[in-house]
Formats: sequence, structure tokens, C-alpha cells
Amino acid sequence: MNVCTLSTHPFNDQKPGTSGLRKSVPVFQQPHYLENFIQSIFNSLQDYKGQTLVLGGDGRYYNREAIQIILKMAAANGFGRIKVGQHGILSTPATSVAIRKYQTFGGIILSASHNPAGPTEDFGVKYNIDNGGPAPEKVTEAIYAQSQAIDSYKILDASDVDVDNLGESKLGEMVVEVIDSVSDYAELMESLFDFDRIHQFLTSGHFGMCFDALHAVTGPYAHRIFEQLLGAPTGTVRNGTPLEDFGGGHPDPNLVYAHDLVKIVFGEQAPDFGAASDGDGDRNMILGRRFFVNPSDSLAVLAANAKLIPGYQGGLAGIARSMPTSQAADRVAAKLGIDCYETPTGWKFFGNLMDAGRVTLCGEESFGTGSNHIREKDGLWAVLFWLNILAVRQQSVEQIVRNHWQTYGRNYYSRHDYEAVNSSRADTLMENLHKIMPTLKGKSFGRYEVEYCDDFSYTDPIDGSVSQHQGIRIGFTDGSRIVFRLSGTGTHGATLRVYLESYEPDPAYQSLDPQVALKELIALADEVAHIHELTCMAEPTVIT
Ligand code: G16
Repeated sequence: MNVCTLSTHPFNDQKPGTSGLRKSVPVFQQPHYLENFIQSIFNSLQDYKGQTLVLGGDGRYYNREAIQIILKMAAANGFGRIKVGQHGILSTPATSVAIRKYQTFGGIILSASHNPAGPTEDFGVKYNIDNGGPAPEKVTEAIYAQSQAIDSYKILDASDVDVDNLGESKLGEMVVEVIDSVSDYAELMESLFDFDRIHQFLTSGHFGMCFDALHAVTGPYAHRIFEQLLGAPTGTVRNGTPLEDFGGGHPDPNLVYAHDLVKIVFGEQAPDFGAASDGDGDRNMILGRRFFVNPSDSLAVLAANAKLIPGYQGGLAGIARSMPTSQAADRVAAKLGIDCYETPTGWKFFGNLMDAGRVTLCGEESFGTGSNHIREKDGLWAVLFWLNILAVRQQSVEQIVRNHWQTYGRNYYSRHDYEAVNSSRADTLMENLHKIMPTLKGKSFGRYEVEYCDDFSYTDPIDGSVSQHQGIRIGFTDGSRIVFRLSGTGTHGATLRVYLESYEPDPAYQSLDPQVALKELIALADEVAHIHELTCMAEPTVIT
């Protein structure tokens, strides 16, 4: 076995963000850049010799090259076995499934999620621990510390491994096992949902659906599950072949970037149901005929209807949502008499709560929903959950959501993103907010009176770890909120996110466009933060 130890020097920009290390492809292609980060992951681990890792990615540009580099580095570092998805493909949820099912040491996911792909676009690396979830902060901090001290890495001098055919081969002493990318995941979905009932529903001739895989990783999963196992007609899945550049699109399932699907579902011959997932398959967008389901509402509806689903009939232990996610789920939790946890943005914060049995369902405003079946958010799982509810209730998506608002009230919600803002201007905006924070309590702005204003800090109830500076919240006495945060996943300048929420209990006022319902709060956000002046932008770049 020919192990080479190559000397290197640290790169100062390898601090993992909200979800792993994300940079443009040319950054990753610099000599030693990917290798340094992978070696830093390995150096931060203990007792991994002879252990098994899962490896796969969303199929984006540079996926195949990176898979080969990582395989050779894992072999040189003494791992015993790597389970790699066929063609190097594994969605983020499918990786979590494999880590848990085969009880591996951990896994590496190659993805920059919903960010565009291609030679000058983005790439990313995430490390997941043995519970199947994203590495918690103490692990990502250790990886970063290693990346700042690294002076060499190990790699095997060997030819590339065949990852296109299922089966096992040897790379030095290490076994490379190429696994079917879809079957373990599909099997788990079948154990949670009533596939017979959904099959009947989808083949009844009374219900039409459209799923857009946006040329990203969920194509093979969606073809197998919706068309082959559940009987939906061929063609139900659009853009189902993963492409290295995602077809030039932006695989972010929201009303802006999934525009083709939106056109179909809001068009003349609209199907009853539309859904999309993102680059690596963990996000979801749910649409009814000419009707958009806000992700925060989606979490609340799933929680309220969980008893209809075989895998959740035993009840929910609790619900968790990220801080900027609307408080709609809190209302369901209160009615069910269960706890609702508010965590910082980032799926990694849900892992401890799920491992400790405190929560069953989790969700985020950023189009992420999931449960304790794995430790990642899960796009197709959410679509199947909705299909199962629709098959049982035999009502439209819109009827189900409106009905929910009548019962619980409506949390009007919107997120305004200002992308690629000059970083120092974005920092100034946040610093200014920090300065005025202590002066806001008790102040009135039109009909809104500030009840509290703080920089969100979270103490993990399981391990006591503290995460500070997670976003500035301005809460009003009527339950409305404005939250300001800088994104931790962008790769160009800074992205300012402004989250707006107000509560409307009266069904007579629940049909407004959220931008209209939130008009005063939108103006108020600008008044306190000087958004337009400091970002030099008249409008947000994306509104969801
Ligand atoms: C990641 C995280 C999510 C988070 C989202 C947005 O999603 O897993 O928990 O909500 O980023 O983060 P930010 O607001 O910092 O950009 P994904 O799908 O990109 O991995």
C-alpha cells in the first residue's frame, strides 16, 4: 500500500458555517484545499481506525473528483470500510438513513445544498456523526481548529475506484462498498407511511400531482418512490435526472427559484398537489392548486395531523423549531400538551433533542421539515407526509390549511432576503441594532409596542452547551416579531435575512396576502435597521 504524506499549510477560511464548509468550486480546487479539510475532519476524530464511513453527494460539479480524493484519503488514514452511494450519489437524508441503519462511525456529504452548481458555482462538505446528524458545534469547532494547525495530509497513491457498479472492491486495506442510493431510504419511507392508501389515492384518477426534482439529487428517489412504488403516472416527476450543473438552475424549492413548478401549479390545468426539493434533497416546498403552504405552517399542519400517519400514531414527544420559524407549531404543541423547543438556525441543534427522546417533529422556515426517523431534514419525507394526510382526509391542500388556521389562528409570515450585500455594511447594520437593542423595550411604533429585544442565545437542554449571537429578535406585545440575522450558508458577501411574523386569530382576516398583512412590520424593520440605506438595495432579492 502506497501511502503518501504530503506537506501543506493552513487555509484561514475553513470555518464550517450553518451547514458544513461551503465555497465556490475554484476555491475547493486549489491545491490541497479539499484535502486539508478532509484531513482536518479525520484529525478531529478519535478511534476511527478500521471504522466505517458513509460517503455520497448531491451529484453536483466536482462531486466525482472529490469522492475519489476522499476514498484515497480515508484508505490512507486507516478507515476499514466506506459505503459509497452508486455514482457517488446520496441525498442528505439518505446518508443519514445509511449511517443509522448500518451504525457507521459517521458520514461525509458533498453538497452545497440549494446553492447553484457548476465550474464557477458552489461546492461543500459536511461531516455527520454516528447518530446520522450534522456534526454539533463542538465537533465543527474542533475541525476548524485542526484546519488552522494542519501541516500534512495522507493520501493513497492508487488509481480511481469504480463507484458506478454495485459491489465491493479493495482500496489498499480498505473496503469500498458501492450501495444502491435509493433502496434503504425507500424502505424506511415505506415503514412510516401508508403506501397502500397513497397508492390507491394516486391511481384513483381523482388526484394529480407534480414533483420537481430541479435536476438535483431527488430525481432517482422520486422516480422510484412516486412513480414505481406508489403508482403515480410516468411524468409526475419533472427534471428527474441529476445534472452536474442542476440544469443551470438554482435548486432551492421556493416560489422564486422553483418558478416552472409554480407556473404549473398556479396555471390553467393545475394539478391538485405540487412539491419540490433542493440540491441535496433535505428541503421541501408544498403547494396545493394555486396555493402556497408556508414552511412554518407546514410544520404545524404535519404536527396537528400526525395521528393519521402510521409511523406517528403513537403521538409526538415534542416539537422543535428554529428561532426564526413562525410560532404556528407552538400553538399545536400547546393544544397537544407537549413541549415546543426553540433552537438556533441549523438542523444540528435538533439532534440532541431527538436523541434524548424530547421531540419527534422538527422544522425550519427555510423549507426544512423532518422527524426523529433520521437526524436530517427530509424533503421527500415531508411530501409523503402530506400525501398520506391528503389520502386520509380527502380534502384539498388549501382546505386543510384554512381549516388549520380556523382552529389555531394564522401566523402571517414572510422572510425578506438581501443577498450579496457588502459584508462590512451588513456587519454595521447588525452592530447598529445591537447598540439600540437596550433602548427599544417599551417603545411604541404605530400599533406595535416592543415587549422585548435581544440577541438570541440558546442553552442546549441536554448537554448545556451555549450558542450565542443567533439573531436579533424584536418581540411585540401582541406576539408579532421581527428577527434579523446574517445567513451562515452564503458564499458571496453577506446575506441579511429579515423574518416577519404577526398573528391573526380571526378567520375573517386570514385571507390577506402576507406582504399586505405584514406591511407595517416591514416598514418598521426598515425604520429600526435602515435596511435600504445600508444594503443599498431598494427591495429584497428574495421574498418567501
Ligand atoms: C442549512 C441548515 C438549515 C438552515 C439553512 C439556512 O440548510 O441545515 O438548518 O435553516 O441552512 O441557514 P442560513 O439562514 O444560515 O443561510 P441547507 O438546506 O442549506 O443545508
